[in-house]
Amino acid sequence: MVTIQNKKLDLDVFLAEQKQVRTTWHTGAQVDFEEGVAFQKSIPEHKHFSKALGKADKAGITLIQPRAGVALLNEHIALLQGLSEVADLLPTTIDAYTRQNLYTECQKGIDRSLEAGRSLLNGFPAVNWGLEGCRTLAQAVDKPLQVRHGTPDARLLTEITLAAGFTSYEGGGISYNIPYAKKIGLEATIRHWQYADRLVGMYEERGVRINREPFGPLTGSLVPPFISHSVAIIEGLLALEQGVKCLTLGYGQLGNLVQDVAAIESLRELAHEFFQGAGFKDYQLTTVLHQWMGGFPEDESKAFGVIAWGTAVAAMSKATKVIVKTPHEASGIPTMEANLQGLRCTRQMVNMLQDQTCVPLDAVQLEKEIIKTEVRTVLAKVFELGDGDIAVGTIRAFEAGVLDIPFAPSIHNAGKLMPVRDANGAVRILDKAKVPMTAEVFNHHKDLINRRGKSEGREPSYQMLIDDIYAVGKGCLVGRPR
Ligand code: 8ZB
Repeated sequence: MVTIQNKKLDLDVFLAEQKQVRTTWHTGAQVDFEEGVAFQKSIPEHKHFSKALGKADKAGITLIQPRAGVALLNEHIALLQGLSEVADLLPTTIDAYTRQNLYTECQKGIDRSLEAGRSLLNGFPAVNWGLEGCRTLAQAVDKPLQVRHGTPDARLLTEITLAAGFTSYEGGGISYNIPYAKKIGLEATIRHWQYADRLVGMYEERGVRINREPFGPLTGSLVPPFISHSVAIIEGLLALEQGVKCLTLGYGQLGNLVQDVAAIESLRELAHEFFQGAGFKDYQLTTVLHQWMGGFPEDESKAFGVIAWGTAVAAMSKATKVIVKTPHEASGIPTMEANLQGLRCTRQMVNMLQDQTCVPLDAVQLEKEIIKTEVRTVLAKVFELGDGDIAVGTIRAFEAGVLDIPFAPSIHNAGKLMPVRDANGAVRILDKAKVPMTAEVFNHHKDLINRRGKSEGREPSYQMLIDDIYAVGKGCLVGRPR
């Protein structure tokens, strides 16, 4: 039985939980909400994430943001200061132990990194550095700063980083569970993220704007736009209910220009439709495009091709920001220099495209209508399953396979929906499994996939999908037999 609801958490319930959350690691005791509010209010405007996004949105430009995080505070500060030379917005990517709440392991990682003189963690362990360390970081950089992670239970991390002065926070109860965890229940993570959003809402009530960003690309493996849009809109609705006012919804580049531009444009329009439909008026909405999240070519020159193409889509669709990949993507965590190379490539593209507006192509309009129909069909079913409650509906929808994310590790995800590219490289649905789609739309997908099958002289199949998964890394978009 589902016991949670999409309802603003009761203040007493929240405060009692907060007491407990702050005891889960010793640095939790450093957090003082009032002091955090006061500090947030002292942050200069140019370092406020929501302000930077608002300005870019108004001007119709696309901001650029890297990913970056290392184990040691001083190294991490130096890294961000270096990236700050080119980036508009800064991240702090959190390490994998913190994401699993394994703070003792983090401490060992910090100690060993100190001994080794280099980072032995794959991100910045913000909980272990605590309020003080995170505050030092927030004060040392001169651009808006966001927490980027992948944490199913991020309650303590949220408490510490927001009080420390981060002005944006990534994640969500679905997008930081299903693509990241194997066994963690969806009800638990939705509840944990209601807590995080409620805390953001409390800052909002005190006049402090905190930007929230659900993680758009999910598994980054041929996720059709309507699936990631549905999840992004659900997480947006859940956040707004808890008092969040500033949302950035995301999407991962798939590679077909028409589909990608349509995806960003429809994401924005659909979000307004559903948010306003739910009675929300007072919110700030922006979008983010993630450069290709699937396998990258090893060859750095080829990687720049993928990076540039993603930037083209971000700029032409007027995404408010773009998350930047690096030429090291195929091998692992990038050096600062590789990260800067990705940023400079992206900067060049954004600048060149900023003065061009995408022609309103008929093909983009058609693609947008398809995505909109698909999302409306799925979300209508999710609301129906929840008897009008989107939190309840989401849990039941994953159980029923109505929401189904390709290639997710979670046992709470059906994993039956099968995407495949069409002959133009757009991602279509080969097997819709239990995901609701209108007959008209599904037939459109089937037609397009069959056309590709004919041109390749083979039946569309799971093999075709596997070929597509490896294609970009091997130098193409569509995984054609050779
Ligand atoms: C889901 C996000 C995966 C992407 C990058 C990966 C990949 C992960 C770090 C990082 C720079 C880090 N990523 N951790 N990039 N510094 N500590 O996130 O390479 O592109």
